[in-house]
Amino acid sequence: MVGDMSAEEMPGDMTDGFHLVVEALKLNGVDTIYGVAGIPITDLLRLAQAEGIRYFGFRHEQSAGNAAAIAGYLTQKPGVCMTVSAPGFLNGMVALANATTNCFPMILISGSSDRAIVDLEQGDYEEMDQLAAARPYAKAAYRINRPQDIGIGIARAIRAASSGRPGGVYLDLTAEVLGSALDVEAAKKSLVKVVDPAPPQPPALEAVRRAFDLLANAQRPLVILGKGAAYAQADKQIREFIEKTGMPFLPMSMAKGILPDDHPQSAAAARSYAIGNADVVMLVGARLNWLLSHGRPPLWSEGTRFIQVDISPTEIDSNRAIAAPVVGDIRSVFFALHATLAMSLSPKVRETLPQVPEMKRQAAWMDEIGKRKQRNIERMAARLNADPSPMNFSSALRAVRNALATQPDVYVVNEGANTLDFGRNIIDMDQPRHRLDSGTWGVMGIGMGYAIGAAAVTGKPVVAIEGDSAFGFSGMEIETICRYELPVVTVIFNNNGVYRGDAPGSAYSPTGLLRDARYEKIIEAFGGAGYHATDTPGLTKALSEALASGKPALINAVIDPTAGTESGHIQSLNPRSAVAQKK
Ligand code: ADP
Ligand code: TPW
Repeated sequence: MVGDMSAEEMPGDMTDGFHLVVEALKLNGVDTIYGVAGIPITDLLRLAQAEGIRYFGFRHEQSAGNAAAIAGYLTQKPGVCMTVSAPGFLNGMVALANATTNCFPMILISGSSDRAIVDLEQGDYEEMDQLAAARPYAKAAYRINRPQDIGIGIARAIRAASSGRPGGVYLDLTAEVLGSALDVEAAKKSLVKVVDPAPPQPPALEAVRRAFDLLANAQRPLVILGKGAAYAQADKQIREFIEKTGMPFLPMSMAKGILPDDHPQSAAAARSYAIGNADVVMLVGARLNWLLSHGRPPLWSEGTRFIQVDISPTEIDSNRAIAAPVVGDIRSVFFALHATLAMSLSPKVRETLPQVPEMKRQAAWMDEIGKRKQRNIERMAARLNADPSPMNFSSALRAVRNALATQPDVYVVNEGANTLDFGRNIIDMDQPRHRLDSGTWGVMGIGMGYAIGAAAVTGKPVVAIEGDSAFGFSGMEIETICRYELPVVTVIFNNNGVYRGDAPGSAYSPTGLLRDARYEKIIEAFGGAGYHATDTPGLTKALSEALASGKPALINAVIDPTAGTESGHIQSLNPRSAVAQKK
């Protein structure tokens, strides 16, 4: 077995592709691999583990890929997932495509079958032209055809995944390359340590000035923070800029916590009002996609003018005209904005540089937002504080929130429809990058993969708040969580269905799931702690206890099967027939 052989034990002065891949990864600081073993990568994984790389073996490549992707998001270093050929590769591709869509840096390395046979479609074991299949869904896709190219191939993958707008990179490793021999000296020389994989991209001074002028002259400014802002790890600079200018801000779901949700300048509880009435909006690492109604009426007003801070130049003007594009990395942009703000706030500087406008606080605008926030919070309070039996989404989430209130370190993973939509509003975050959810695609299936990836790279506890349908997409990874004894608590909002359950006694509809399923038994089979929670005190207690144990746990939270709405908050996206319906 190659995996049992250290580099020193190789015959003569030769090494092979297996060793070179591991050395190239280690040289570039890759310390963790997520994957599923099999031909032709089993020995590669064994060797990686023997050489000190942590390996997390999953039950399905999609979850392994999701773990790698979220590790990339949290660390700014591409997470690495390894899969076998054709079907394993395709399973991993879902995660790679999702990573690219969400701008997370990730590398999917797949072994591949004999190219001579694959290219003539002669029917090899797990035959597939993986490179061609990956290309449309990846930020970049490369194949390594010769062992002497392993070093440069891995370097290219790392740089492509992490520089500029991050994304998913596919790297095809043929079985032949893995087994090929290479002279040790030549091999050593072929390795590449990537210098500065994601270089800063400072903005043009003129672009910063243009944006600053627009912001300083606004009467009703609004900052929208997206997950690009969270990814940039410029938390302090962003917070200080918002606080010094006194502007209201709105976080997109994964940007919650850059400033705490209970921050007085948060406009989240008056979202529609702030969006609809702002005269200048500064988008920071957030795209004007469906999640922001493409920046169009009726949510947005025609007259609103936009500043967009983004690393990707082609994002500008994608949906609406952007008056002040600021293309650059968010850290560098905020550095420049702070420099301008310091000048703007100094009367002395403004005397000598009259072109620098004074940034004034817009008190009337903040007051109006404050009043609407208060009104909305009061209106929501009745629903949030009700205690129906069985629980509904609001009451169960309140119970979860109460258990999390004393646990600021906890990472929250969240997917489902109603579970996601209510969860986003009810679970407050006060630390950046601690909320990980269905993201840009609104995808189901990220739950256990994200939870494992977050626990692996942070060592902190994770609470995955899952719709019962959502959980099913990655549920078998509960075994993975138990095998590695990860501090992950999964809370399943069990209402017997996709969105909600079927009426009692009726046949199962397309959205129905087994009634009264005892999900907590799944984790018990693997030695974890299972809880069955049927009321809010029971749910708070179970979650507090599970978190205190630091061990894998699963809480089956029983929700009213009639609670929730079809598609949660995005029901309007369901197509409706244009043909007039007869009553
Ligand atoms: P959200 O879903 O939270 O609104 P999106 O995923 O739509 O956020 O947008 C993230 C944006 O952030 C992308 O357009 C991406 O190019 C950008 N981005 C990612 N990292 C950086 C960075 N370091 N600096 C600037 N922009 C970034
Ligand atoms: C990969 C479609 C959107 S939300 C959802 C599905 C199947 C599950 C909703 O039920 P759940 O949540 O999880 O029980 P809740 O809170 O409403 O009870 N396949 C993929 N992604 C998506 N988004 C779907 C299907 C979908």
